[in-house]
Amino acid sequence: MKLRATGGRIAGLRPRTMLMSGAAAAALLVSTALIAPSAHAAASTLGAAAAQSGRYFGAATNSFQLSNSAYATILNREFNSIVAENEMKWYANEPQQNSFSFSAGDRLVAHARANGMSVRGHTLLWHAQQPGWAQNLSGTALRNAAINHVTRVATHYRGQIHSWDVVNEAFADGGSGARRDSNLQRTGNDWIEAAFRAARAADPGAKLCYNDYNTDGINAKSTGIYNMVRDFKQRGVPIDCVGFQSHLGTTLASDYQANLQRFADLGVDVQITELDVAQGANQASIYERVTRACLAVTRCTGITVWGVWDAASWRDDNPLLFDGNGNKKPAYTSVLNALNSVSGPNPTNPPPTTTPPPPAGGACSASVSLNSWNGGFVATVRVTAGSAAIRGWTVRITLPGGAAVTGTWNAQASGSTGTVNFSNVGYNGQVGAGGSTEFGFQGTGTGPSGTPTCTAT
Ligand code: G2I
Repeated sequence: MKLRATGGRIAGLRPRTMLMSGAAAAALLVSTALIAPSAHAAASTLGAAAAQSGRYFGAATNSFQLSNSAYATILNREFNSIVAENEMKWYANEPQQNSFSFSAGDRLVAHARANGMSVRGHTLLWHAQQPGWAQNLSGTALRNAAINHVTRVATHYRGQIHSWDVVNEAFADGGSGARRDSNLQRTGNDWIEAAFRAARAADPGAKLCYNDYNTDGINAKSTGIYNMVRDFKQRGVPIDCVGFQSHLGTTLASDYQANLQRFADLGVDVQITELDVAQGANQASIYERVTRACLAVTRCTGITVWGVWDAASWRDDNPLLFDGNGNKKPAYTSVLNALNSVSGPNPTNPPPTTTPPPPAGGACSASVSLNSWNGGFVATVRVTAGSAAIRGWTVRITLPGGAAVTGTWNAQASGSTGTVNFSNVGYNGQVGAGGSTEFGFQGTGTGPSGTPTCTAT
């Protein structure tokens, strides 16, 4: 359903543009180095302007949009972070239980890698957009399926995601400040912390966020979330960040920045995760105020807008920074100018998803551990890199006569009988020097004996 935002007016703010030549800026830098943060030439894109203070500026996108060249030109030029608008949601990547479909999300990650962008992950668990099979589960079966989902998806994308929305929209609207009722909530109040722990185990390098909407000021809902985050920090539940979606109408809460700051003061990063603002007289000024609020909070590490241009928005009130023809709107200029107006000590811009592959020529070894029964077996194979990192591997295993592979995970098998080559899949080919990764297969008959050979590619 499309959203129509309504509301009152707020006073417009004029962007404060930094009008200064490069030479003048340099002179100012020298003369005021001890008393002022550094000045810099204005950047001409959102991503570059945000990067001046170590922040990212991202957009939600979908893999099918990347083939629209006008769209992709804007995406690639302006943004240094992307998030999947839909394609990393539960219904999209686990359409059948334990059968994962990562191709669309993988395309987005590859696009980010090719264009020097970081990636936000959205979202591991949410009461909405669940696959039908999960909607029909409850209790322990649902809890186990949900944790399995978190583990498998976060493992698949390990090392590629800057921040994960581990849990999305788990609090109720209105004045209760309580959790939202949902099938996940009915598995027990600890489902959120269980999800965060599973995500940390699966991808220790990703920042783990809780993400919600209608939290754009100090209100009952944001306070309920604040209390949860404070509790998590006190008890050591692994949470690193809170996402403020910021789907906004024609007004902005006067305590928007204060609300961000109170979360930051709990020891978590804050991020603006799904920003869009109703069209109208206040659009540019609200965009500017949100941007300035983030810039004013040291732990506000980045802003993501929920789409590139109005034509692609989930809303029908033209809430984005580019119009349907790809033209920059006044809101674009207000955001760019705000980003360019700030410098000083700030967060570290997340590294883009561009880890170069290690050189070819490393070595690896493999060992098999077998769990056998009469007529069948499960083999777990550990692949270990030698003294240099490897960028891919193939393990050659010979099965006894009569044995056959019936299923493989975390590897691609060349066949099912005789000598079988198991090669890495997209996410586990790179192994650091001395590091290891595991894959497995199950089969009928007697399992393999002897030491397999491992070849690094
Ligand atoms: O509703 C706005 C956002 C609120 N926060 C969480 C976000 O994940 C959410 O994004 C929206 C997407 O912008 C929509 O594009 O989430 C909706 C529900 O997942 C998305 O809409 C859905 C449509 O409802 C489906 O009919 C459609 O099949 O998009 C699907 C894929 O195009």
